[in-house]
Amino acid sequence: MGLYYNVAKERFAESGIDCEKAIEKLKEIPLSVHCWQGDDVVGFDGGGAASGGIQTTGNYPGRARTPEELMADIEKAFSLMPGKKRLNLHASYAILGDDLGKTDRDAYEPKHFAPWVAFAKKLGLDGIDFNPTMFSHEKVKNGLSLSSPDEEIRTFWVRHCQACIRIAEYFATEMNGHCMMNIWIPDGFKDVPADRLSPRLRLKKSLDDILSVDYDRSKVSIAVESKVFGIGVESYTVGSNEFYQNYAAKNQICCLLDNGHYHPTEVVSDKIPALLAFYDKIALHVTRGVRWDSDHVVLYEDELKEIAKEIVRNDATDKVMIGLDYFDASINRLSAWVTGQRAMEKALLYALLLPNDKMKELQEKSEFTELMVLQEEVKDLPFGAVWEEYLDRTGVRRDYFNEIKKYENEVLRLR
Ligand code: RNT
Ligand code: ZN
Repeated sequence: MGLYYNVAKERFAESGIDCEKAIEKLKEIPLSVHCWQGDDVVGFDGGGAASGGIQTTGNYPGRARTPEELMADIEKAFSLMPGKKRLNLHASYAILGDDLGKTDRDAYEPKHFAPWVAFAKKLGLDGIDFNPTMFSHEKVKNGLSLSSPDEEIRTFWVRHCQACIRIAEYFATEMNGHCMMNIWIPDGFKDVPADRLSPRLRLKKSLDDILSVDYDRSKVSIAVESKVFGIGVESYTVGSNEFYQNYAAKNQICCLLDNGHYHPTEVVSDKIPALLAFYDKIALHVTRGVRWDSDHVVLYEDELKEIAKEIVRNDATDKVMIGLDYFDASINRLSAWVTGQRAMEKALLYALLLPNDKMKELQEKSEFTELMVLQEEVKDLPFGAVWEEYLDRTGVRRDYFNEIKKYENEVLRLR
């Protein structure tokens, strides 16, 4: 235990904050880390570069091209991330073996993901989360999947999502826990639509069809991820916020909030408590949009802190499933992964080190002057010392860049 930490701990204690409690609590909060930062969202089932509303830019050397390479990169990156981790997979990361080119996405089975389970167990992960992949595939026709007017297309994707529920159940069973299965579709129109309702009614029907399969709700939660617009679908998105929030509420499934998916002055930090008033569970995709939903690497910034505060002070660390969703191909991909994960952890620690009860009380008493002063005061408490102590106790070093640079030279540059 560092001297620096001991002094910091006392200083925090003077403000009524228990650093030990914060550190212990943070260790228990799982982050679902996305597999797709490692290979620019390409996957292994033949789709090639990401398409359909998703764009990765940059071609930094060393992209993982095979399951073996991606697993090696994940193992390395995860070893530099503090705290409890889950692995978030997309269906396009199926390891098909001899079925490649023969088995399409509507017929994926748990066996195609067995190596991922073995891998997650080997790393001692907290669990696996899952996403049907309705992009980078020829059956996304005219930019539409679950809302397609073409019955063959629509039902193909319904079958895909149903197959994914089976796989999600398999993950939950194998990992002895729970799996969050999140549905995001790229469906929308570039220009002014003539009919905004019919595609939404078809999406509604598709979701009903998907949910008609029996599944164990104690093992699998299904979430729907809304979006305001995407590149190429600027005028209309079928799966909008209002559509999915109502669907989720009526059908007792979850909403997934991606903080890149709203109007620029809307914030997810404010949506979290709004949904907590109605839902037992909500899911997040934490990302960083720069001018648009650009999926930049998450950094330790104000809105991230605000998101963490809403999770922590509402005692919702087991209700809000935190997932990461960013992809940068212009810098070292492992460094991107670790930087974003650490930023989320930092934000949570920051929120855990606030005098939340005291501040709430001041608000209740309408003591807004004192609340403002206190909110400013806590900003310069010696947070860095507690962060370093947390890193120490979770067995990772502060420096990860040099370790990654070494890996880049020894592994990534040879690809
Ligand atoms: C796209 C959504 C979606 C994807 C991943 C790969 O805008 O954010 O969540 O980023 O599923
Ligand atoms: Zn997302």
